[in-house]
Amino acid sequence: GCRKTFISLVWYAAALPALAQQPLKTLLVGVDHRSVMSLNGDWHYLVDQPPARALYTPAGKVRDNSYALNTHPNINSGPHNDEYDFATAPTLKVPGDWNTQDPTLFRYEGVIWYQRDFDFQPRPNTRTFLHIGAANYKSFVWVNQKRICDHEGGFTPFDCEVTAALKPGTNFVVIAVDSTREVDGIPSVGIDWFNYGGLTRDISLVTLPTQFIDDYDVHLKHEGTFSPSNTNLTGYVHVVGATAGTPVTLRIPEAGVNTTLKTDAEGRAPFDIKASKLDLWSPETPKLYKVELASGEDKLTDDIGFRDIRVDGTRILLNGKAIFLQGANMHAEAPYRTGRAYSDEDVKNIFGFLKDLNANFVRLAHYPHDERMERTADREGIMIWSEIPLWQHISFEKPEVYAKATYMLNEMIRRDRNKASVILWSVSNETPNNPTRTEFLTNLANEARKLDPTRPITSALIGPHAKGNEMVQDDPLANALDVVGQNEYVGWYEGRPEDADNIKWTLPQKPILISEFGAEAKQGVHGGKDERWAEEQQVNVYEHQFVMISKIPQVRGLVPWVLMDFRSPTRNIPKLQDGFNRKGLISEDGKKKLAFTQFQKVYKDHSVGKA
Ligand code: GCB
Repeated sequence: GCRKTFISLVWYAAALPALAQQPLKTLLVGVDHRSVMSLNGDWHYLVDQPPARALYTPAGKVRDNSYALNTHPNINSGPHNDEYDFATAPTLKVPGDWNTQDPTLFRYEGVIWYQRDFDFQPRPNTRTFLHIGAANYKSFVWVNQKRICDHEGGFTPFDCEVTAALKPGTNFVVIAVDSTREVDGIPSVGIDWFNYGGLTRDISLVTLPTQFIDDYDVHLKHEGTFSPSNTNLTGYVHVVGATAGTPVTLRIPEAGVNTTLKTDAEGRAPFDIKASKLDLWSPETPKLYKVELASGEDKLTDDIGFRDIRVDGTRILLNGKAIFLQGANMHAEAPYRTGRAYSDEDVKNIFGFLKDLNANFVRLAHYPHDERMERTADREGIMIWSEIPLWQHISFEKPEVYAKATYMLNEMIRRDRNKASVILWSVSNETPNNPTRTEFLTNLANEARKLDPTRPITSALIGPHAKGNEMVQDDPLANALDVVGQNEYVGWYEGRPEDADNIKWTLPQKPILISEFGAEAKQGVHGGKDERWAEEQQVNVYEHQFVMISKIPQVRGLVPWVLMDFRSPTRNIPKLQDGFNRKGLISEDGKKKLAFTQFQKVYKDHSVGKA
């Protein structure tokens, strides 16, 4: 009770500043806009079955002297020591989860070692980084037997410097990936999605001059109130290896920007400049500008849109205009083939569904997705909710878990802050309402605001349960948010569909997104409107939800759970679920349920909700 709360507040005061300031390892922004050497393709792999003694000592230390050495067994003569051989081992495709590539690995959670050779010719006065788009959940990286880096977190990119380890000719990289769920991980052990393991996104080698641009932020100046005549761009360019006064050029030819900035002693070149004119980004006009950055021998061109997103009372304003978000939730599950989404093809299919639905918004649940999603959303005019994998119960009482959460938040914001499509950062989903957690997430929300003062901060709340017809959302976490996500499953997990008609909600006086609502239905199953699993029943749940939601004046968005059925090992009703959460408007093989057509129409007619 009280005592515990008191202790937790004390450690927060003492431990937070130090832990939260853990610097990010190098994270190159805009890698997908640089010319790189791709390491995608076939990687040899070895399974290190739990307790993974090739990777960990019994005391839990990581071994540098086992598979990482990539030696080859002396099969024909002694002494006989090595009991592994990458050279003759089978291969997995990278990117790609391991679960859907080898039936014997389908339910495997643990360590897999990946290895591949690559040719390289080091050039003088350059630095080379291994860029890993995402690896779930922990990674340990060696190049030519040298330990290069470790990383924790399954959904954000990281870069490891390999300059000193590389040699001319054939080199090799070994990556041990551990997908074991951990109580103190983010997410923790209980999740309602499939824990796909492996090197799940693009991998490349990025060679840069010794002085290079690692990070930048170019955005429309965000001031007191929105003004349509504001053409001020502000932000910074960060140059690694730059002494104070190093010139950086920033050019946006189409907006009449051509300016030379100077770095400070930390290599940071802040700016606040006026563009001659700007066509602001919006779903109707998703205008992107070519933004050219250069310093010394390094240069990079990104595609960036400029827009103003803010909250005014209970409204959400985009470029000063009140908007209503018509969206859907989705996991990073690949349509048709299943498995983690990672390719142009996957993203094209997903956006095909969103456009077909008449959506202008998507919540990328429950973790950052492949960067192609934001790139495509930027081009196609879909707004995004982006979230860290802080789902339900995590170890809120532990300072090291707070440090992980801030780290993941940093990585997410750093990767995507230049994406106009991203309008909301979410710090969590459905966490238990108690003081330790509220303190943790309030700090985290403030941290997000500090990292990016230009976007509203949100979180998806759950509860309360209905008391009679009353639903009162008094979670104090709402105080820390700009936009409140409310998840609720009236008609599925609680009550009957028609109960929704009479429910009276009391919600914070802030913009509310109904960030999850829905019901399961198996595509192709037909029946009455009260018949569980029938498509008609799912439609019925939504019909009553629309009645209820239409009566909540501050609702500014609809985000049904979920666009597409997704794999979840907790969904074990044979023939109906078969390991899939069936709340999709579309099945995992791309077939529309009736509810898809229902939303398509509601979104086309704008018949539920007001901006
Ligand atoms: C929720 C969770 C989501 C689940 C969903 C469900 O509240 O946020 O991750 O998948 O409900 O289907 O139960």
